[in-house]
Amino acid sequence: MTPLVVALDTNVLRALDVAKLLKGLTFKVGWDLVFEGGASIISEIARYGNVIVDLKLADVPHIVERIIEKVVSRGACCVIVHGFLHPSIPKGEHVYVLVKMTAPTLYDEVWDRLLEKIEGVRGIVLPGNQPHVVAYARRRIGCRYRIITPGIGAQGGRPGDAINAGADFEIVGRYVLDDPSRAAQWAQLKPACFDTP
Ligand code: BMP
Repeated sequence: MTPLVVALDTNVLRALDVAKLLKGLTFKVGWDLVFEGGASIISEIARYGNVIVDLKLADVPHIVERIIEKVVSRGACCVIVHGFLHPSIPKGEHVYVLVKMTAPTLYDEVWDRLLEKIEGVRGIVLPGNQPHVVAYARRRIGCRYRIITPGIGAQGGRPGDAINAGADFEIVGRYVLDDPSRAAQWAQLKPACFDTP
C-alpha cells in the first residue's frame, strides 16, 4: 500500500473529488472537513480508502472512548488522540497518539519521555519535518507501533525523508491537494514496519 495519508483539509466537493481521484490511498479527515460536511463525511470518504479521523481528542477517557466508538462505526480505521492525556489515553487498535508536533509546542520538552510510556495503541504521530525525531523514535520503539508523520511539503519536510527515517506513512495536505498527481511520489516508497495505516 502507498505509504501516504492525504489530509483532506478542504471543502466537501474538493475532498470528495480528491478521494475519488486517489481511490485506494488513505485519507485524513479533520475538524475542517467535519464542520463543512458533518460527521457523515467520514463514511463518504471511507468509500474511497482508509480514513484516519484527526480530531486531536483531549478529554477524560469515557468521553474519548465514546467519540472513538462513533467515529469507528462510521468506517474510520482510527482516531488521533493528544499524547498529553497520558496516563489517561484510551488504549486499543483504533488509537493514534500525538507525541510531538510539527510546530513548536510543550511536547518539545516531554516527547521523548512520553514516547517511553506509550503502550497498547495502534501508533504514534511524529513530525515528518524532523526526520531525526522519527529515526530516534523508531530506534526506541522498534516495530511495536506504527509511526505516521505530517509536516511534509508545505511545512518543510521532503517527500520520503520521514519514511526513510523510519516512518510507516507520511501525512500530506496542501502539497497533494494543490496537485494530486504528486501522490505518485510516494508510489515506490516502502513503510518501515507496517503497510496498513
Ligand atoms: P499540510 O501538509 O497541508 O501542512 O497539512 C498537515 C496536516 O497534518 C494537517 O491536517 C494538520 O492538522 C496535521 N498535523 C500537522 O500538521 N502537525 C502535527 O503536528 C499534527 C498534525 O496532525
